[in-house]
Amino acid sequence: MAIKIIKTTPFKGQKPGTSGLRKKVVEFEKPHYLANFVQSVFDSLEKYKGKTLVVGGDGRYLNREAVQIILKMAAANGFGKVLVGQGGLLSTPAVSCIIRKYKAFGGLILSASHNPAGPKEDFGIKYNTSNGGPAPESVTEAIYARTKKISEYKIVDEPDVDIDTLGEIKLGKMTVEVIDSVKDYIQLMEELFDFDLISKLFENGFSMRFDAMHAITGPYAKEIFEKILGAPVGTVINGKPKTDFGGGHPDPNLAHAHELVNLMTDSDAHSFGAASDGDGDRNMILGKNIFVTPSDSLAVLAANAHLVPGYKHGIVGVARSMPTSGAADLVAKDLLVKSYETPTGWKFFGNLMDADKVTFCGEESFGTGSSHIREKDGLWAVLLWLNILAARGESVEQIMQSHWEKYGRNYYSRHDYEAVNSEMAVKLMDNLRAKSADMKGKKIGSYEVELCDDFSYTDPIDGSISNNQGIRILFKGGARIIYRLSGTGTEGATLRIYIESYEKNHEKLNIDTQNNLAELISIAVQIAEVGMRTGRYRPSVIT
Ligand code: VG1
Ligand code: CO
Repeated sequence: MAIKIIKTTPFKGQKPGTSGLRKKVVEFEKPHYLANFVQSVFDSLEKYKGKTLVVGGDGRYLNREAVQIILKMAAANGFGKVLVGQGGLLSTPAVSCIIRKYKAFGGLILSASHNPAGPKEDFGIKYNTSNGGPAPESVTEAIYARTKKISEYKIVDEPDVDIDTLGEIKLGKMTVEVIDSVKDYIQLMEELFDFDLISKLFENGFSMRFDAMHAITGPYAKEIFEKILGAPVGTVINGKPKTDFGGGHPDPNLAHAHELVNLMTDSDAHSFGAASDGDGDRNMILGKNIFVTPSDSLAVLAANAHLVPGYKHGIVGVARSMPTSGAADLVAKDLLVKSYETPTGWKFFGNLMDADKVTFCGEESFGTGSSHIREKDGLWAVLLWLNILAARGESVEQIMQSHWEKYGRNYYSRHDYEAVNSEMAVKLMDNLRAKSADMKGKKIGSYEVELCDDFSYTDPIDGSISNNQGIRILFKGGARIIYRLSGTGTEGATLRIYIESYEKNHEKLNIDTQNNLAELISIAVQIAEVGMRTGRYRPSVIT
């Protein structure tokens, strides 16, 4: 086997963000760009020789080519085996499941998640560790440091591997096993949920639409909903993965999943609607004429978990990212379990799950998951909802109403200002940070500031500290405004403003969310001087 050592020079900015390295495809197509990063990952790991790596992606443009490069580099660097999804396809939760099931050393996922795909759009790569979860900051920092120094990488000089036929092939001394992309994941779902009970729903005419948004969840969803659970063909829409995701933006939210939203607000709307994102780790839940915010979804799932076989003994704790609403905390309190508040990004949940401190985790950005794997999991959340709907025999709306009656309601919205000039965005945050020092006790409109800071997190398990995770203004009575800059964008900066208010009183429940939050929204843009500092007077996306 001929191993080639290729001389290379570092690129600027191969810094993994909230979820791996994400850049425009044109960047990734520069000679050695991907290889530099992959070698930097391998160089940052120890004792992987002879071990197993899992590789797969969401099917976007460049997925197949990237898989070939990774296979050849893994062989040259001494991995013993690579498990690769057929056709190079694996959802993010499936990779997590497979790493854990086969006790692999780690995995590489090719995805830029919800970012659009195609030659002019985005590509990405992320490394997951042996617990199946995203690499923690210590590892991503080491990778980044390595990308700044890299001078060569190793690759075998062999023809491309057939990744479309199931089975084992040799690549130099390494074994490549092409595995079924959906089988292991579906087996895990069958262990957690009462598939017979859910099938009965469909037998009795329950109608659902799942929008795979032309991304990775199509094959998984068709197999689960239409084949195993017996939902009629056509239940899964946009189910064929395309390299450009059909030109769409596979972000399951009210703005981007508009086809599904329209289907759910018709007069003959379906009973249940759901969507997932590019790499299958997110979910959006809709009932007939009702949208469930991701923060509420986490709370409802936690409150009803005991109705589902995989969680019949209850949950040990809940964790949510800091900008996620406090709805889940109220449930945790009621269940007498602990709730944790972490920075944005799934990597912060890993230690808590490994230490058995939490069962459920969630983010306001349509990510929900549990300790069954170490990633957020879109289809898992949909199945959990279906199982709860079947067990309770109620509609989504009935479940939400009774939840709010018991716990009160956290009104919640996120306003994103996309592709803002990066320098302006950084200045805006600096200005806020400076202001936040003396805001405590101030009265703003009908609100009084209780606390204002730049969120810092100390991991309760390993003590590691993550600073500058978002500026929070907490008001008396539970309202909050949070500001942070996205770590997943590829054009300029994205400013995210998260707005939340809490109403204990059920009588006020029918007020529209944006209306209910109107005063806080205007306070939020005023304090940050968004218009003046960015030239933007309206958010690009409201969810
Ligand atoms: C966004 C979300 C965050 C999520 C991350 C990765 O990050 O806000 O909650 O964990 O995407 O999700 P940011 O830094 O742009 O706000 V995914 O589906 O790309 O793994
Ligand atoms: Co995703």
